[in-house]
Parts: sequence; C-alpha cells; structure tokens
Amino acid sequence: MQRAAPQEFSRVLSSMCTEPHPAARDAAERFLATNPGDPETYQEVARLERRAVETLGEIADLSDPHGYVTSGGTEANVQAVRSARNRLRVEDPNVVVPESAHFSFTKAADVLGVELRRVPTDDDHRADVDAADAAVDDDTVLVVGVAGSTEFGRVDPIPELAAVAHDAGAFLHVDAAWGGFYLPFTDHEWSFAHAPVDSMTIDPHKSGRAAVPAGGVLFRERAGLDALAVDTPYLESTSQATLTGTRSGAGVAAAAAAMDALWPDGYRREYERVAELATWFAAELRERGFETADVDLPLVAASISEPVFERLREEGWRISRTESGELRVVCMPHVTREMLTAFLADVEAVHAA
Ligand code: 0PR
Repeated sequence: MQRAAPQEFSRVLSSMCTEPHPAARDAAERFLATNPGDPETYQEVARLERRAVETLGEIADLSDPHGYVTSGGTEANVQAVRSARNRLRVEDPNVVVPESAHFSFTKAADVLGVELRRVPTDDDHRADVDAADAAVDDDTVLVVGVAGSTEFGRVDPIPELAAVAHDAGAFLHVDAAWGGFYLPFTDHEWSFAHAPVDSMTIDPHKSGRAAVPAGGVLFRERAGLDALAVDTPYLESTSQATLTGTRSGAGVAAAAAAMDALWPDGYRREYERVAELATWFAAELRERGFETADVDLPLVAASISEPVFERLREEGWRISRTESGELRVVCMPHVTREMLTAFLADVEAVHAA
C-alpha cells in the first residue's frame, strides 16, 4: 500500500505548524470519523471539546469560558469579528486592528461586510495605542490586540487597547493564536485576568502541539458565543455556533489530549527551552553580522539580503520573510539547537561562496 510521506520538519524554520504530541496524534486517529458539529450524536468528542475549552480557559485565566475548538486561528478571528458585529448591530460597523494583525482579519472584514481600519505599530512593532484611539468611533464594534504577532512575536499593550475599545463602546479581542501557550510563563499582560478582554483566539494546533485542525476561540460572556448561534431544526442538537458545520473530531480530540499531557508543566518546560534557544540563536546571528530585532516571544527576526535568503532556500531551508524583509525563524517544538547549528553552518557557507 502506498502511503504519503510524513511531513519532514528537519528544515522547517518559519512555520507555525509542528510535530504533534504523541498523545495528540493518537487521539486524532481514534476520533477521525466523529463530528463535534453534532454533539448530541457524537457525545464523547463533545465531552473532549468541553474539556479542551475548560483548559484553554485556564491557560487564558478565564474561569467560565464560552467557546469552541475552531478549524484554526482564521475561523476564530472571523468569529470574534462576527460576534462583535452581531452584538452591537451598528449601521456601518468597523474593526480597528494594528498593522501587525494577521491577514485573517482582512478575510473577516471581507466576508462580514465590516470596514477594517489598520493602525500603525510603534518602533518596536507593537500597536500604537494613540493611533487606535484616533481610529475608533461610534461604529467601531471591535478593537484587536495581538499577543504574539506573526512576524515579530510582539505583544500589544492589551490593557490600554481594552480601555480604548470600551471607551468607544466596542469589544476587545486578543489574538493569541500562536503566543497563547507561551504567555502564561512570561510577565506580559495579555489574559482575561490582566485586562477586560472580551474574546480571544488561542490555537492548540500551533505551539499547543495538537494535530491540525485545532484552533480556539473563547468569549468571556455566554452572549459572545450565543451571538453566533443559528438554529439547526432537524439535528439532535438544536443550535450551532461554529462557522463550519461538519468539523474535525480529530482536531478536537488532539487538542484535548495535547493539553492534558502538557498543561502546565510541559508547556512551561517547552517555553523555557525555546526562550533560551531563541536568545542564543539571535546572538549567533549577530556574531555573523546580522541585525536582529530584540527577542521577546521565541521568534527571531533578522536582517538578511535577498541573495543569501534565496540561497538558503535552495539549500532546502523552509524560511520566510516579514513584509519589511527580515528573515523569520519561529522556534517551534520541532526546532532544536542542532537544527539551528546546521542552519548557521549553511549561512556561513553561503556567505563564503
Ligand atoms: N493569528 C495569528 C497571530 C497567526 O499567526 C495566524 C497564523 C493566525 C491568526 C491564523 O491561524 P490559522 O492559520 O490557523 O488559520 N499564522 C501563521 C502564518 O500566517 C500560519 C502558518 C502556519 C503559516 C504554518 C505557514 C505555516 O507553515 O504565518
């Protein structure tokens, strides 16, 4: 029997996907044929989903979380925008996001007919609070802060953005899709306990080590989730708040299994490992003449010339660049010191050539 080659992670440096935890892999296989979109019929996976949401709530400091396991950060962000729009029902809704926000908000604005207002970030790539304040008005339904930005791993000033949002009568959403499994072990003010956050994206299939697809959306209030529900007259379950209908029981079960195995000690150990790794790697790059942004969450951004970048890609390194051209290395669970040492050797070889 022909089997597809497994994903080879040995040269993947810019991705936010990673090797799932063995327990997650196992759970994914067992629940492959279940559909959490019909929780009355598939009750065991529905129970695992409630457990996953409870744990996501613990991670994000929310004791009574309302949410579900999405197909990913994109669905979670779309649903946060949709919920805010549905709850506030203004004539001409807009959403204020920092320039650093993930492109999923562009999709959200497009499908939901909401205006997207992108405001500048500061010199350190964090949302500029004054710019957000200047952008909100009576029609703003949501302000977004990123906690672990895709390009630079930066955490926006969440309490300040929450104040801007609430003063304008809008909701505050935190996109911790990638950062959420690291932030509990840092001093950042990012969670439901640190600020009056209304909703959050936090994805088990990124640094949470679940199998794809497993994102997460959380709401502080039941009304946040209820604003998404539609009636499902002929199913055993009578309403559905998810964006997709049939969805992956594999992702849900994998999320529950990974978090069971790793929260909190496993994630803490992993955070400590990658924090040290990213700091070391940035210093090694600087020694070789690169300029690097300060490392915050475990993502290293470094200046790199086009020819060197292209040569490294030709060597098989799976790397990408920020909009402003920096090399991005995301220190995911599969990224080791051995891998980065091999990368640095190739950097030297390319420079010498
Ligand atoms: N929010 C943030 C902060 C993100 O970084 C991402 C994805 C999303 C939302 C959207 O999440 P989903 O992709 O789960 O819908 N960030 C990665 C990126 O755009 C996604 C990614 C993952 C890209 C793996 C490539 C890859 O190999 O870089």
